[in-house]
Amino acid sequence: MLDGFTPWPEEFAARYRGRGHWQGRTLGSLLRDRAADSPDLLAVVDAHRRWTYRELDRRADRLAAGLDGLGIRAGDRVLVQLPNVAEFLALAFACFRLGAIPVLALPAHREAEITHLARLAEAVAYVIPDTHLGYDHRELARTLLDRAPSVRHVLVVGEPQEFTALADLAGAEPRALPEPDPSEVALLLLSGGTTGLPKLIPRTHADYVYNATASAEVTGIDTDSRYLVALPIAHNFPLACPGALGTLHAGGTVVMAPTPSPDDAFPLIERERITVTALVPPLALLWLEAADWGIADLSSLRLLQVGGARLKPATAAQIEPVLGCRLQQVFGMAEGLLNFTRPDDPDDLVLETQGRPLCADDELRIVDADDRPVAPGDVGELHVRGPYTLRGYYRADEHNRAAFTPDGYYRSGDLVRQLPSGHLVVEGRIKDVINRGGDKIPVEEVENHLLTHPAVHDIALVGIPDDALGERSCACVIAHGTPPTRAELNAHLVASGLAAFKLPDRVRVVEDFPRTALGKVNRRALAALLVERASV
Ligand code: J2J
Repeated sequence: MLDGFTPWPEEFAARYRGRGHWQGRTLGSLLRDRAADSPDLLAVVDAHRRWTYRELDRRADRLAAGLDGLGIRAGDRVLVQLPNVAEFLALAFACFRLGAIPVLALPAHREAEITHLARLAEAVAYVIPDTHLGYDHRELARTLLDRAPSVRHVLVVGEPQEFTALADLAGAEPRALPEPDPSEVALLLLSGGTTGLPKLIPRTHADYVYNATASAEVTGIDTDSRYLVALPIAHNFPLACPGALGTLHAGGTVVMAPTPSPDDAFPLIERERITVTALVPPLALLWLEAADWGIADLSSLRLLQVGGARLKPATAAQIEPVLGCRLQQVFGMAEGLLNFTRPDDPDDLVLETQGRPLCADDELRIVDADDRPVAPGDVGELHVRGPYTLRGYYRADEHNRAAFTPDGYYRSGDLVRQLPSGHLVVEGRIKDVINRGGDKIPVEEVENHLLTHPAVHDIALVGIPDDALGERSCACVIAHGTPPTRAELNAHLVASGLAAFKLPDRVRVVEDFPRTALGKVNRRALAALLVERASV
């Protein structure tokens, strides 16, 4: 078993197997099965490729053999930072078949995040595009090689320069590989929602197969479905809720959009007759505006999933009339639990709630600050355990003691209330994360980088309400000498190698912070003060 992984206790594992949630299948078998029964159906489309199931399956086998040839073995971690390209899927399935564990970084991550992830996971390989949206990832790879000694191979989609082209690995002859154990870790996802440095979420074959296939079922994905990957595919939502993996399981077609902007996505929707896709709320707003421009025929769209941050009911109400498709709200987390509104839910539930749990064996507890259950219908923190919710972050023993209850529930940090129908309404959050339109900003990580700026005596990053994004980030600075400007602070963060979406949108200089009785910065009171003074 992978060192640093917390498995489910045997009693739970037996229950999940007994109830059929864990089917003893690997992620590799999802593709293998469809390639066997529908080899000529179209599996994946991007700007350069149109691969049938047979072709994608074969490509995955060749890449698996190529990785094996490099000495990459079952259990080894492979840091993957690829945009939405067909090769992402070939590589992911190659890893699943080999038992190597992809660690899924976002294309927006930079030296700080990538170095941290490579070291934490002791990755043996790093897989990148040559360039993406004007950024040269080979430069980042050079820095990483200096900082993370475990990384032995850099594999490049595109022009490799001094590194290895992924395409060269795909020249290997497929070879028989032992099937991984379905209860083993298959991939490591990035958490958006914890204190300190980003954490990794172990997902097993069995739990992630369930995640993708059960999601495909509630979303009605079948061989006629054409799913547009608009959000970055490394994110749990477009990857497996049902996303690319759920679509491939059902024999549909996965179409890769280079970015989620209407300029890229709308022509693809028209050309590929897309039926379903997933967005975060600010993008849904943008698509609603752009639909009016009439630049493309969107009539094939049947379902739009929206999640990642709270969708306003007023925005939700426009989706069906303007985009001509049904809305599905999704309240999910890479840690596991997924909630969906269902196709046959009445409109008020679809517009005003964030859905109900995917699985009958998802156990939810809504509790007060002392971990006591609140009265039914009251707001409290959501705790959850279940067949696809983690029992511990990867290699994070100390953090895990705080992040889980003694009986194994994950403390989500989300404030919710539950309706008698089981549907949840997300009311807020108690974790130190800013949700910038679905992008999660770990407050402490950014603060720690800002504290190293010479003109910063103390700092607090808070979320402030924003019409388009839900919230934006504001850095409140107690200055040391001449107060720093936003441009100076952001230049400092860029120089520390932090992803651009984490840079503060605003900077305010203050004399002091409101504090809690325990002397901690009271971010909520600080945000309220800023809004009250209308200084943001
Ligand atoms: C309010 N807050 C939400 C929603 C997530 C599907 C959809 C989203 C994610 C995701 C995901 C929300 N309304 N509808 O992985 O598979 C906030 C909560 C949650 C956190 C998880 C998926 N949907 N959130 O967003 O791991 O605070 O996953 O705990 O990035 O996003 O973030 P993440």
